[in-house]
Amino acid sequence: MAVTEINFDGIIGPSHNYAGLSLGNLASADNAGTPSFPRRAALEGIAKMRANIALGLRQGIFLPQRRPDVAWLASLGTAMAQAEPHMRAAAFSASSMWAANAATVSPATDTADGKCHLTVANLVTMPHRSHEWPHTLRQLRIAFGSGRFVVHGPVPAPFGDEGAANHMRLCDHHGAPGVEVFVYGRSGGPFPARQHIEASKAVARLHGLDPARTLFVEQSEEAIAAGAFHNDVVAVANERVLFTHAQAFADRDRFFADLRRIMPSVEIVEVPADAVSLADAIKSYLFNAQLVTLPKGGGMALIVPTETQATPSVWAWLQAMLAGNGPIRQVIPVDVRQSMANGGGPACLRLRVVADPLDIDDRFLVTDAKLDGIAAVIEAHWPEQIAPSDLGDPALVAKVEQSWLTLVDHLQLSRDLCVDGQTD
Ligand code: SUG
Repeated sequence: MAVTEINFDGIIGPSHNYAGLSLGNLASADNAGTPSFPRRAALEGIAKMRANIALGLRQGIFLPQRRPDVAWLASLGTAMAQAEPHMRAAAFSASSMWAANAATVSPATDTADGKCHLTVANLVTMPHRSHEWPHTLRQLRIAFGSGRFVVHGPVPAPFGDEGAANHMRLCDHHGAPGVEVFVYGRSGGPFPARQHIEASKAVARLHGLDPARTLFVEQSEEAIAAGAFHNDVVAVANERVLFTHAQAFADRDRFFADLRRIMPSVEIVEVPADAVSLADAIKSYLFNAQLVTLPKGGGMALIVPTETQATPSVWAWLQAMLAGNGPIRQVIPVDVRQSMANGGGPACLRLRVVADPLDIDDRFLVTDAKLDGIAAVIEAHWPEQIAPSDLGDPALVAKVEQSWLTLVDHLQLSRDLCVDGQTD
């Protein structure tokens, strides 16, 4: 089998809820306190994966994490029954679903030792995400345990690292050497800049990237202040195409010039601010799309959230783009509304890995038939609805734990992911 791009989607966990935990993520703030629908959420995620398989794309999964994270609460001297509501919510969050924040990935063609490198993201800026990495690292070390990969632990605090959501790779085709672009924030006005330049530089060094083919680019303060808490809310790249909002970067001219110098074949598809405002781009998540290369010369498709259809400026721009002769030949809307209401679009839900599927633990790769089995577990066990006030309910906690154990067992990962009845 050959090297190909595989999208690993985070299965949406049974504790999915809206607790308003992410400062600077407008959807998370707007939906705080509203009821969530974990079963529906997880099935939306499964449907997205099925649609991508139907397009001929390779699909993988990451499992949800065990919630509540009682070990994390214990390390803080508390437990679900006693914890203050915001700490309880942080321990219960299903935020690992957003696999674009799991790790940064450099394919073997880009690295000095010819191996594919992954660095787990430390996610230190948001308390509810800061305890994801140990379990994520465990999964990465199982999935990518063969000698073709190097899996690194997190960059140490205080240097915030949010993984692939702030990383873009441009290349002539997936199997060719790439230009890796690390986007960091300095200031986000009222909101935190979650990706620190020192973390990005550390990842590039750890991966053994060629400095001549690596760029560190500052995200614009206005984009972060408008709600683009990750670069993937305002830009996405695939092969030789960069699809971006005009206000995504602090110094757009310099970035584009550097990119064109290193990679003259790059095609930049830029959406001007007078066609789509930053506010509309962020509301619709136009750029949090999966930009994919279809097999058999099918060109590129942009898998967008259905919210783009409800945002007139965005939908009009997409129609005009399709009428032109650009590299993106199809626009495919997908319904991931439950995730979107917490600020996670189609691109947030997946981590891209360019590798040979034969080198990856098969339990993390899925087919339609395997998704049938996962969907059956979700249908039978995931809670239908959760209100944030339910988070302290011992019956809900027990149900969420049991649902997780059932899925892990179904995927034959219990022995690897449960140690002494605990996760890590
Ligand atoms: O980190 N939302 C996530 C969304 C992550 C989206 N990922 C990418 N853009 N790649 C975040 O802000 C909300 C949880 C809550 O409020 O309950 C949350 O964590």
